[in-house]
Amino acid sequence: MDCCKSQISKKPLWKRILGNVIGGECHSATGMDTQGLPRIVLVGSPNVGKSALFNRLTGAYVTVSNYPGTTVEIFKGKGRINGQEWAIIDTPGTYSLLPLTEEQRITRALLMEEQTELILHVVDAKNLERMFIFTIELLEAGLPVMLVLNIVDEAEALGLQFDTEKLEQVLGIPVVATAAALGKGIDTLKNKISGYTTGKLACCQRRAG
Ligand SMILES: Nc1nc2c(ncn2[C@@H]2O[C@H](COP(=O)(O)OP(=O)(O)OP(=O)(O)O)[C@@H](O)[C@H]2O)c(=O)[nH]1
Ligand SMILES: [Mg+2]
Repeated sequence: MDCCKSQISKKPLWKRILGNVIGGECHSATGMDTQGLPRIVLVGSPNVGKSALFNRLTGAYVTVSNYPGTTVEIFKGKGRINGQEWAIIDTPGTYSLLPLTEEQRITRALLMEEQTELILHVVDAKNLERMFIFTIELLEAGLPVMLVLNIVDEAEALGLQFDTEKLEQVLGIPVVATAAALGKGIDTLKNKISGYTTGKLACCQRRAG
């Protein structure tokens, strides 16, 4: 982006180096006019269906931009969920909040540096145990998380079953089973998003965003 280029060239060397380590640039990471809208950010390991869910939640108005100073693409869209308009952000596949890779550093910056009302942690329901560690990490960071068990069609075909209510009770956060590619569970997901953000979900305390 031009604004970044001009500012980066004027920055002292230490700031240019540190900027690459700690993230944060001269403008919002995703340059679309969604100012004032509450934000939903989709996070999770590669290939779990984040983008499939993103497409289900957003309309035609989607932009893609490189995260400032990187070649990593961030998709941002607007979505209307039960009458409420949202800014919805799709992130690159990441396994953890630890800033070990560029993708993880950017995801961390997207979550930590801007107000986020809700994080959808998308996992492959077939590999729930392995991916669950990231859910705990997000919760320990005090972030407002909803767990989305996606690709549930394949998991069920393997004989796996999920008691989402029990999981909600144990974790204290909303849990939804979806098959984004098939459009399954999307209405439930939308209702839980509305219920959670308006404080109407009996199961789960809303955490500060
Ligand atoms: N069977 C099944 N396939 C799915 C489902 N959701 C997504 N997929 C497929 O899984 C593959 C990966 O989906 P993406 O939405 O690109 O996954 P992603 O998490 O955005 O992947 P990265 O951007 O690489 O991190 C695609 O082939 C999708 O069609 C689902 O619920 N069921
Ligand atoms: Mg994707």
